[in-house]
Amino acid sequence: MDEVIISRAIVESYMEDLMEVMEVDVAVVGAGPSGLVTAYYLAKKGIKAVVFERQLRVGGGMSGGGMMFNRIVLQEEGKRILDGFGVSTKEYQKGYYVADSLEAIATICSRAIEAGAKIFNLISVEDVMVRENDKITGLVLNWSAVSWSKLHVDPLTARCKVAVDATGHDAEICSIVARKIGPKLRTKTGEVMGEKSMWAERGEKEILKNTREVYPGLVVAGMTANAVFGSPRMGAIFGGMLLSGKKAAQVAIKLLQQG
Ligand code: 48F
Repeated sequence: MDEVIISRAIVESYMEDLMEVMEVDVAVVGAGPSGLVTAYYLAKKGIKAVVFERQLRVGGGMSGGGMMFNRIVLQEEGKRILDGFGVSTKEYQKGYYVADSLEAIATICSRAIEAGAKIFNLISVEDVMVRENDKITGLVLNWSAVSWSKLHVDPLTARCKVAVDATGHDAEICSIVARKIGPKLRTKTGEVMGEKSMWAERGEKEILKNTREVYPGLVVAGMTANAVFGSPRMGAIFGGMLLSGKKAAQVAIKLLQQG
């Protein structure tokens, strides 16, 4: 066993992928359920897609289920998406299905990679790139360890035709856009309106309408969509996250087609 061969294999193989994703069709921020589902549906269509995830692990809030009970609940439409991934669900009561959150996230992640999406953990998106026509043209990346260590180290970048903010409750990319470019999001105020208190049914209903392009070249998915448009949170029911991820992929594909 040669340790240096092991090291070279890791560095070369990683760098190959990193170089490859510096020019992509769609760059997704956040490997929670909505971001991973978005990446899967894009990659399945042969679209070059990458996901950047800040944390060591993927899954976002799905892994923790409801209050660390690692189970999630889905309604009929959400269950159908999990069926498509081959994740098992059990009917708890009519119209309520329960699934193992770890099985769900591990399977979705595996299918996304298998379909051709690239997923990078431990990389944070700290800004966006823009051009004269006010369109987002890429993401500004740094090792998560840089901000955790409170170091000042300049970032690197990746160009994309469409970016997807799937950063969850904090809507981080939209907040950056509103703060740095101005209140120009396609919301009533132009700003991130902020999520409302829990109302599962309304939250699940509104998330699909909210999943759309909010700024030229920027699509929102998952809890970010509700946070940006001021809709309620919904807790440990996850159908909306999966359906939103699927819709975000469709919106991104349409934007790519429009050029
Ligand atoms: O929070 P998260 O799971 O978002 P989601 O896909 O799903 C929300 C549900 O988990 C749950 C819920 C269900 O009703 O409300 O909360 O909308 O995943 C977001 C991921 O984005 C990462 C973060 O670490 C998490 O894994 N993330 C956040 N900001 C950044 C980021 C950033 N700036 N750069 C990279 N990753």
